[in-house]
Amino acid sequence: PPTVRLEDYRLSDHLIDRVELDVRLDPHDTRVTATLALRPNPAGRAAAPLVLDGDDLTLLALECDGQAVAPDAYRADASGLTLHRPPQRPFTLRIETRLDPTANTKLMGLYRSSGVYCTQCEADGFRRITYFLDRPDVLAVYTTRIEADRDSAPVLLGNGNPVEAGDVPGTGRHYAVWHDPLPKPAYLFALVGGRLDRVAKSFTTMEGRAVEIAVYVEPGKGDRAAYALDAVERSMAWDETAFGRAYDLDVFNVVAVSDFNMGAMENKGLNIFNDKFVLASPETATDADYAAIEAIIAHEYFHNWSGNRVTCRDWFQLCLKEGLTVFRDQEFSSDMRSRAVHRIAEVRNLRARQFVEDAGPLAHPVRPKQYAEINNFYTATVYEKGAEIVRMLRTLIGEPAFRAGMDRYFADNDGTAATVEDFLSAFEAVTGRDLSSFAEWYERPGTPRVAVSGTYDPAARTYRLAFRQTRPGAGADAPPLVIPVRVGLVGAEGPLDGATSGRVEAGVFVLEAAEDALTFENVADEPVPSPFRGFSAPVRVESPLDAAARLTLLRHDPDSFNRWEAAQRVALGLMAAQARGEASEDAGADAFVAALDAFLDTEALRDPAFAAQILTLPGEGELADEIGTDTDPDAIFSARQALRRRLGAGLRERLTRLRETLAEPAGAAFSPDAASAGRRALRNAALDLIAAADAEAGTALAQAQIEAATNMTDRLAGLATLALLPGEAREAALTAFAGRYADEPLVLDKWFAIQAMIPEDGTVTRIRRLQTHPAFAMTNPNRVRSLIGSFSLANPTQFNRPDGAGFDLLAEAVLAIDGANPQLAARLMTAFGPWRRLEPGRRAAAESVLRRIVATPALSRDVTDIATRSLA
Ligand code: HT7
Ligand code: ZN
Repeated sequence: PPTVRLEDYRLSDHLIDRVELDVRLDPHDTRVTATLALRPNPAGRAAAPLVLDGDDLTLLALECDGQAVAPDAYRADASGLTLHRPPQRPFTLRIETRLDPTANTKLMGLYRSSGVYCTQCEADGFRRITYFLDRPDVLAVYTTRIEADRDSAPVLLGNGNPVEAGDVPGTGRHYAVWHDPLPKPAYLFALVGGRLDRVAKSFTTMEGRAVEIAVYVEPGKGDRAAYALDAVERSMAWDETAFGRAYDLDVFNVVAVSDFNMGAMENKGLNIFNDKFVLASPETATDADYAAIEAIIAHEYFHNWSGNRVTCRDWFQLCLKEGLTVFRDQEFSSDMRSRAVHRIAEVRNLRARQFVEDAGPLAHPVRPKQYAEINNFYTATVYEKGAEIVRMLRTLIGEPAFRAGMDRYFADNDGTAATVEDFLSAFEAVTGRDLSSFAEWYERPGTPRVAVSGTYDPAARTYRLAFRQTRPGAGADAPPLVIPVRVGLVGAEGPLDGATSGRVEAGVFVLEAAEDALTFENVADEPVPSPFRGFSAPVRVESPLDAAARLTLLRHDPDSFNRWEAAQRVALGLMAAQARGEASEDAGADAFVAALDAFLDTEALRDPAFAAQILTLPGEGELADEIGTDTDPDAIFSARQALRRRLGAGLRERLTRLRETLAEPAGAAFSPDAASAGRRALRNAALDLIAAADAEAGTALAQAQIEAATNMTDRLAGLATLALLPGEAREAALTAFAGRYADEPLVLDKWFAIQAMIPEDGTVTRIRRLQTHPAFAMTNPNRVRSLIGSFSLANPTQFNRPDGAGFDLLAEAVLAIDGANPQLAARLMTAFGPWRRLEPGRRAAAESVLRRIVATPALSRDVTDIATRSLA
């Protein structure tokens, strides 16, 4: 496929100031009339042809300034429209196209989801609605008239504010007109038409604007939209307080649909969501679901400023809106919940997804330099590492300067399409600092490593801490990164606050050279260093600390993140040794159990959510990442199981007591708040470990928990525990669960996922059977991700089976889906990412499946791109 390069960016030769769209919705024969107010771009090439993008369109009519365009003056086909000699002055183009929303299985452009008309235009879906300059730096003011059958589509929604609505007499049809006063790129266009229930509330902005917030959901599900509605209101209030950003329209609408390629979309004033991230009730949603709904509602709302008011010049700048908005939603969730626990969750996610991506063949810079298919660059690197860069910037310049820089960025770039350079220059302007070295973070793939080692001088009472940074694949001449290191020292009895270093300011040392060291004065005893507190930079830390020193951090570090990190490192060390066959004695595990016991004694009831994180071992993926090469997923699984068993046995009494103490009083009302969720998390972490050590007790406890459950978190945790314990009880519980939720597709997704993750030989067969289940559909992205995605991303032993049957299963699914929905197929393919780090047998099996996929005729650009990069 042709490659698009950042270095080839050129301004558009034409601009579009205003767009009037008339969309007559019909299941198979939708007519779109676009009236575009165009003009030559004074900064573009003079007398250039007008080249409009199109994708799968049929042109019905074309007029320029009210006159039909002569056939030899233009060329149009499904993929574009060229006007050879457009006027050299402002002109109006009227374009009529026809499309079939029901046949649109790609879920890009205008399509139908359970009968509801909806759109998805990012990144390049608007060209599937009309011919257009479908690029993010062409901003226009839109007025949209939507017309549809009144019975089947009583609700008609567009971007901006409602202007007018009425019947089309004698036709059974009606219409609504929407006007969006703020110029926007085409990727933010949206419309919805369908039968939907509405819940709403009003909000008054800090500027005194009355806003009607509404959430639209499938009929009968209005009571499940309350949490999302509340989250919108909290997001609006938070963005005012935290960033001084107010909402700018009279209405803010959220619509939930059941067929959606991603989580949600920030269309101006009309956010469209995967219903999984809107609908919640105690009976159907877990605490994790509530947290995800809150975060994604906030994320899309925050885009109103970071993305919509200030958009991206081109798709290479995607991190400008996505990384920044992830940072903003993470801050919001941290304020709504426990900051420490949220940071741990962010880092777990970063390591599980972004570090793995950065270490494999799909690694790319946060600002990529080229792409074959932009839809394949909505990645953990752009989103999560992009957010880490913004966080590092704040750590470097401090909170007040960060806020001033954000204000400056919004003020300077409002209503424009900006670049990463524009973002950084706002912070340079308010701080007077040169951020050109810091900008390097955007340019190169790979996770940096920082080696940290300390030397204590008892006579001088000084402690020297040396840092050395290296970057995978970077040559000796590669410039070093600017790395903020939040750092402190910890002694055997507690934090060593009296120890100071002139190079540590507000707790932060800035590592700017390849090697550097700082010296702490006034250090009474040999300390344990605590670098990268709060995970102050997205790096891999290499430190020679032994387990005893790390357990000192677990006990005494005032930084919660590094307490958790210490426990994770000890666990990783124990499991990695076992997986490599190096574990010779159990003393290390005994010390770890004792340290956890002591930790739980003082902390479990004070902060159950944090304690649950401490008890949750690093996943198999992280362990594979730690081992790095020639990994054997079975050995990794066994090592993790062994440590779970060990913890379960060693902590059995305490965990049993904790479960009793933390039990909800009978009849207590369910609340999804962070404290209640934390208590449930700790109870369920305890259940997991007890069951690992004692299958019989685990089975009984899990069955009792499912029986008594008043909410989905506890019911699902019980089922997940049973899923790891082969036998009658598991199958009976799975059958009962499926019966109870037969009419709840989003709950059945959990049921599909739990079975897809069973780490046993029979799972491939089980999945093949589940693919024929009446609730499963290859056309629905949520179903596919639940069954096939969970299998390939969260069941390492079975996906990476030595006989290749797991790879075959994924390949078959990818090829079955690709023709209909290439985006979905390509995302599934990313599970092959870590194939090169497998041991030789499995590696060969994966490679042969990848080669088979690449050789398949008529493969989409999306899948071709991922498969060829995976093999490169
Ligand atoms: N900005 C949105 C990205 C998105 C998307 C991209 C490609 C194809 C389908 C899509 N749906 C949504 C979502 C976000 O990050 O906010
Ligand atoms: Zn986003």
